[in-house]
Amino acid sequence: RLFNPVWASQPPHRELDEDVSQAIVGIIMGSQSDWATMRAAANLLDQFAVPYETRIVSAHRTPNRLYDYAQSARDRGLKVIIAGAGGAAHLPGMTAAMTPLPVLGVPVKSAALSGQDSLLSIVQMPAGVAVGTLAIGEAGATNAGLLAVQILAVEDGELAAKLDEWRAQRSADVAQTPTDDD
Ligand code: RP5
Repeated sequence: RLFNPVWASQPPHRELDEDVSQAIVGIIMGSQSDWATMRAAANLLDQFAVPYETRIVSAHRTPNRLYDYAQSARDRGLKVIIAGAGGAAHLPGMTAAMTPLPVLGVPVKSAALSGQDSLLSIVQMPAGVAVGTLAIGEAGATNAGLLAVQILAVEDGELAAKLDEWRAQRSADVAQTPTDDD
């Protein structure tokens, strides 16, 4: 299935999101409120010019949208899904249950339990359905984007070269000695 109007009716958040047919990474999140965290994954993908799409897909509020999204993801050309959610965060696990694509779970920092609930909900998958769980919050979202790039770079030499350069630059940016200029 190439195009599903149920989930595709969500407004795009970013310009890069317009051409969904090009997207190879899907960034999904349980709520608009998760975007403040999940945009860090998008920012990382932007650095590598990896095409992605963003969607709000709530496991408990829009279960049919979740089903449609996960079931169609591979056929639509996605290769990796990044799923962020907070609280009783079943979005990554449910998505992983319905697609063979690698799913990277980002625990969004919740108000009640600072994201520890999100983390435990996402990380404690029973054996047999895998979710790669990242750190709570923005660092996790950034690293989900990075891990998606690393997964894609296994089969993409150009992306692998960019990744090598990016890592080398990050090393080069670390000063030998600390200064007082902070
Ligand atoms: C989860 O509940 C979402 O992933 C979000 O992290 C949290 C709060 O959602 P809102 O009440 O802000 O929509 O479903």
